[in-house]
Amino acid sequence: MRRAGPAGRPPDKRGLAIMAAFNFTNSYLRDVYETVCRKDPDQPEFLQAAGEVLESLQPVMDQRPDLVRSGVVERIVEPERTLLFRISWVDDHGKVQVNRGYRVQFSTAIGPSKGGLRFHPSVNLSIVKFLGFEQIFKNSLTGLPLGGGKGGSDFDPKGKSGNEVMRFCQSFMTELQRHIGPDTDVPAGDIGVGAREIGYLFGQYKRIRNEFNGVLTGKGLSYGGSLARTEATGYGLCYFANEMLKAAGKSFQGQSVVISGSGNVAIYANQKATQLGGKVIAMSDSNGYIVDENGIDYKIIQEIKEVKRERIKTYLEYVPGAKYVEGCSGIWTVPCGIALPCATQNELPLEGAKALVEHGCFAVAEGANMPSTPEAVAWFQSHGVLFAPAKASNAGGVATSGLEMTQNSMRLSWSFDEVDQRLHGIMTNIYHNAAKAAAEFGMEGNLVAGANIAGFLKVADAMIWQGVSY
Ligand code: NDP
Ligand code: 2IT
Repeated sequence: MRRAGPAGRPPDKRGLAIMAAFNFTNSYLRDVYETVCRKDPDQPEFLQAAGEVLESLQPVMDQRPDLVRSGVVERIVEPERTLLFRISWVDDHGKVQVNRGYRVQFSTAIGPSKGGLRFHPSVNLSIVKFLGFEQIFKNSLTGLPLGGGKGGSDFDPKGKSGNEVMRFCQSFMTELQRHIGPDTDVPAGDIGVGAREIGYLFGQYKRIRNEFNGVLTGKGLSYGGSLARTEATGYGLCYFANEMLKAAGKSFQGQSVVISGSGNVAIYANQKATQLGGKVIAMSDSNGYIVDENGIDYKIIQEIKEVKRERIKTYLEYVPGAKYVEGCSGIWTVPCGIALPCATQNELPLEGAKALVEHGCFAVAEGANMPSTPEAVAWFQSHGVLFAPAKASNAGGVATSGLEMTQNSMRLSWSFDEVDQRLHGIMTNIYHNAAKAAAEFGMEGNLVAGANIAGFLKVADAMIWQGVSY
C-alpha cells in the first residue's frame, strides 16, 4: 500500500505515474514532491520539471538541514502569484474571439520576475508553470538579479493576419499591464512571440501607462532593444556546448550537427555552430524536417521563417538537392555528432535518444526548454553522451534580456561586440559553476544536477535571508 502524502491523501494515478519516473531516497523531498503531485495531478509538464529539480537536490538536503527548517522547497514549488485572464479581440471578419492569458510570477527572491511569453495553442497552466519554474533556476545561473516567471496564451499566431496579431497583443497587454513593470515583472519572447509581438505589446503598455521604460525585453533596436538579444539564445547555446566539448577534449570542428526547430533559437544556433566549424545538416518545424548534407545556410531559414513566415518545406525551392521528410520526430534518426534540440518540450523521447546514440551522437545541448524526456536524459547519461541541460545551456537569451534591462536603466546602448562578449562570459561561467556544483556534491560530469543545485542554492539563500514572507 502506498503511503498517503503529508496532507493525508495520496496523489491520484496521473501523479503517481509521473512520480515513478524519479528516484527519491530523501524522505523530505519525496514528501514535498508527493504533495506537489497530489495538488496538481493535471499538470504533467510542471510535475516533470519539479520532479527533475527536486530529485537532484537530494545530496544538498542531506548536508543542509537549515533548508528543510526554513521550508524553502515547499515554498519554491508554489508560484508567488498566478494570473489567469480573458483576452477578447475581434478578427478580420468582425467575429469576436476569446483566448486565455496567463502570467505566473514564480519567484522574486533574487530580482523582479522575469521570463518570456508563449503564444501557442498548447499553452495551459501546466506549460506556463513548468516554464516559470525552470526560469527561476536558469535566471539564477546567469548571475544577474533576475527572478523567475513565464506567461502566454493559447492564441495561435499561425494563419492570423498582421492586424489580428496586433489586436490580440493589444488586448493581452490591456490586462497584463496592471501586473508588470520594470521592477516587478519583465516579460519577453518565447514560442510565437518575437520582435513583431513585443513591439505591439510595448506600444500598448506605453499607451495605457504613459511610461517609456524597460518593462519588456527583446524590444526593437530603435526603441530600447539590445543588440545581440535576437541572436543570444542560439549563440549562448553554442558557447555553452563549446565549453562542455572543450572540457572533454572535443569541439564543433568538422562535426555534423542536427538542430530541431527553425525559429529564433534554432536559426542563431545554426549560425554559431557553423562559425565554430560544425556543419548543420538537418532542421525542422512542426510539420517535418529537411536534410542537406552540404550544410544548411541559416540565412535561407531566416528568410523562410522570419520574413516570409512559411513552412520549412520551402527550403527545397532554394536547395532542390535537399531532402524533406514529413513529420518532425524522425529528425533524431539523422546521423550526427552533435544534436541541439531547439523546438519544444518533450520533443526528444527515449526512441530519439536511442537513435542518436546508435548513430554516433556524442553531445546533446538543449536549446528548447525541457526538450528531452527524463528517460532520454537517463539514456544519454548512461551512454557517455555529453549532456547540457536547458536551464544552463539556453540561459543566454534571458541573460541578454538582463543586459537589455541594464542598458535601459542606464539609458545607454552597448555595441554588439560588448553584449556578445558579456554573453560569452556568462555562458562560460554557467558551465563552470554547474560543473563545479556537480563535482562538489559527488556527481562529477552530471550537468543536470550541477545546474539545478547551483541555480537553487542562490535562490534558497536569498529566501532564507528574507524570512518567511512569501
Ligand atoms: P519560435 O516560435 O521562434 O520557434 C519555435 C520552433 O519550434 C518552430 O520551428 C516551431 O515550428 C517549432 N515548434 C514549436 N512547437 C512545436 C511542437 N509542438 N512540435 C514541433 N515543433 C514545434 O520559438 P523560439 O525559437 O523562441 O523557442 C524555441 C524553444 O526555445 C522553446 O522551447 C522556448 O521555450 C525555448 N527558448 C527560447 C528562448 C528565446 O529567447 N526565444 C530562450 C530560451 C529558450 P512551427 O513553426 O511549425 O510551429
Ligand atoms: O525561456 C527563456 O529563457 C526565454 N524565453 C527568454 C526569457 C527572457 O526573459 O528573455
